[in-house]
Amino acid sequence: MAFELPPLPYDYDALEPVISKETMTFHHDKHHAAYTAKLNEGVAADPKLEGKTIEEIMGMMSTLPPLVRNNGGGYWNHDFFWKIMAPVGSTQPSGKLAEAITAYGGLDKLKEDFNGKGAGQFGSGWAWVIVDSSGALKVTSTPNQDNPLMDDAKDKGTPVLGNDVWEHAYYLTYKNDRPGDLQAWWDVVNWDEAGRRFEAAAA
Ligand code: MN3
Repeated sequence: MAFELPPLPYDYDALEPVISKETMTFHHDKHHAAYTAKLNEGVAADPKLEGKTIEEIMGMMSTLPPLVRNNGGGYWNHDFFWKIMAPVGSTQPSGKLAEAITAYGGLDKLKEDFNGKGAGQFGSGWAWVIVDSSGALKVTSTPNQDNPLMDDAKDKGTPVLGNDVWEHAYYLTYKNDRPGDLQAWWDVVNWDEAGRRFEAAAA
């Protein structure tokens, strides 16, 4: 059973003006589609991956070739990314996630640390807010299409938020201003989905 490109959970223009319709169209229909197709090539070439979920594949990444790492990571990361975004200002932090953000030091500190990780990631990669093994929030980053679910990740945990800092994610609108994209992105966070993922991970 091949992996399928998941549809966006909203229209291509739903995240404007933070993320343009043009960026969303290329990012989903070209980039995410390409990761999906290449992941399927890698899975078809390796009998031990037959029937595995994408999360199971993340957990055995240290044994797998770059084709599966780069495209399996790209497949999972983008599916997650679409789901943890929503139209500007439509949700707010609440419940147990809001309490965890307060324990972290507050939303302003979380944003500052996350934006710093995203801006400081040399080349392509992702910035993350994860739940670590103690149930606390932690801010981290990964190169390329790596993520904190991979068994050989430097900082392992369950992602609650993540932002794509590849140039393809922002260049059409923000050009070389990665920090500007990182700052604006907070307006399209889907806090309800982030909260569900936090509660599932911390349970
Ligand atoms: Mn991308």
